[in-house]
Amino acid sequence: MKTVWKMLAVLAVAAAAGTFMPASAKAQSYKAEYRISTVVGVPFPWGLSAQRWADLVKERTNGRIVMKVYPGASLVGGDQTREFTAMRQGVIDMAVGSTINWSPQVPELNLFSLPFLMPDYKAIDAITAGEPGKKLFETIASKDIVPLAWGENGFRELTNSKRAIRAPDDLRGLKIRVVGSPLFNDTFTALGANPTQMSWADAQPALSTGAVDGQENPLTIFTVAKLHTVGQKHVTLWHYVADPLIFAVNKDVWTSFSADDQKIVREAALEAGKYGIEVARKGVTPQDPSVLRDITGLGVEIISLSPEQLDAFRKVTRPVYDKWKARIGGDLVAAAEKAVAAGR
Ligand code: X2X
Repeated sequence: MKTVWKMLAVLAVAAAAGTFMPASAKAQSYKAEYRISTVVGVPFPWGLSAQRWADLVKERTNGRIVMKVYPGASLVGGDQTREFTAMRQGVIDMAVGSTINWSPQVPELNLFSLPFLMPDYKAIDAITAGEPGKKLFETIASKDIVPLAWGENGFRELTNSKRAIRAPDDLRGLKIRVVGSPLFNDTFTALGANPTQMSWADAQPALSTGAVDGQENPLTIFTVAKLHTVGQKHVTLWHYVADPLIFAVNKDVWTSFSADDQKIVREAALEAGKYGIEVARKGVTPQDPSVLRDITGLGVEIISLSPEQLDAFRKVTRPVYDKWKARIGGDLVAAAEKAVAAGR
């Protein structure tokens, strides 16, 4: 009997030690490495900001939490539309992912892909920092993912190998690679183009062989991926949609972190997100056109549209907007429209 009591006493002490163990001692139960998924790595804004996140966390946790960036959607075999599910299942620990790639599992994220909802950066910020952004994070949190911060891919501009696009009619019959949300199929079908959905990994060879004529992506993607070398000679700046990035962590991973470490990981994500947004917006504005100038220097034609020309695109895609407004949720879209209008 005595031995049993002794054993129980030992167990009680051990349990108490476990409860009151300082964060640093608890770190033994942390994984040796946490895997961050991204679709594109360094030196795109995604990879740069994901790396910044990892660096800040490592430094501030004195190496308790080591995060490594896995670009190329390599943790999901290149299928970027499976990133959210894989993170939810714990196959990947964390991600810096695009709202577009997560929209198959979180349909509300299609908000940012509504054509011509956001005319400028102020509009993006009004949505992400405002009530709609909060609602979207709540929706994500209800799916066992902990969203921490917003980043940015950018305004998705139209490029192609065939001709200058100044009006919807110019798009007629062009084969355009689109991303993995059916909303994009609807938009490009409404514009008279011939959309084909494929991953970013497949898009580059498809552009290079001429299997598709064009694509839409932010200009940081255009320059870093050297899209002029795969025949993309015409760029139309139409700002029709933009995709923010979201820094997020699998819920079980998140709850395994001590409260102090959660704070560090969250604050680092906020800082890295802010940095990523700066990188994404650099050189692509009239105030700072350095990237635009570089692209023109590659023999690529950059077309800006007048308000009237833009209006023609807006008109043709309006039925798509209305159809998807209902699917995304009328209240959420109305709140986003209100946030955008308030910032004007
Ligand atoms: O696939 C794309 O076009 C990209 C890289 O922008 C996304 O992941 C949404």
